Amino acid sequence: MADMKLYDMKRAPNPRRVRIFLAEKGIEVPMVEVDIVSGENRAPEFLATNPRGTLPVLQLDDGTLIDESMAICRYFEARHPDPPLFGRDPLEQAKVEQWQRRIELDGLYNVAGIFRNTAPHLAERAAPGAAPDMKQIPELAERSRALLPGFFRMVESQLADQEYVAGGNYSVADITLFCTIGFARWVDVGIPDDAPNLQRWNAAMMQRPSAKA
Ligand SMILES: N[C@@H](CCC(=O)N[C@@H](CS)C(=O)NCC(=O)O)C(=O)O
Repeated sequence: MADMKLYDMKRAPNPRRVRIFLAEKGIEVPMVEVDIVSGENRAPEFLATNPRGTLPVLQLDDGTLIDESMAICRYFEARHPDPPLFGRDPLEQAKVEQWQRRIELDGLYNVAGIFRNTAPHLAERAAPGAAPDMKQIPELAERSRALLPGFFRMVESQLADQEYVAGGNYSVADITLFCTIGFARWVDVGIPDDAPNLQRWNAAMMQRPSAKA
């Protein structure tokens, strides 16, 4: 028997999604810090836990391992349904999934695309985790940078008449958006000046106790 624990890295955006989710649910899970910068996630001990070399990873009491932030969040959603963070009825569940994926694919992955292809310490490590060493491709960073304004326009327009990004209730899509905006600061991308709804929404998110998770 093992004990439940979450392999985490405090500064990294994907583990942060899970920490905020847990804070919103009021669930406490012991955390094990793994340092990506010094390469702890690529050491044999961690690769034995997650051969992909990525964080976060949840270990259950019986030793079962789950990686992928959203898979981990879905596990806790099923075990602790209140408050619901993946939608309350079929339509809301579809909307949460739609926005979650839009934000992850169009926002978070483009921020990651800039970061991985520009950060000096990742010059030979343009792909995460256990992926082979590879050089950065500056054109990929440019592509991602060119796609972000469209992403910001999309969420700004959605937030014009919705309190939360997937509709009237706070959801995991807000968590992914909040972590995307935090991560974007790493690559000097802020909320655009002409996005007042997104600014208002972000200020509200910062007020939630989970923002400190
Ligand atoms: N889609 C995955 C992404 C996991 C991921 O890429 N995590 C980053 C930290 S935010 C990582 O482990 N990076 C390892 C590295 O840079 O070597 C998830 O949501 O869990």
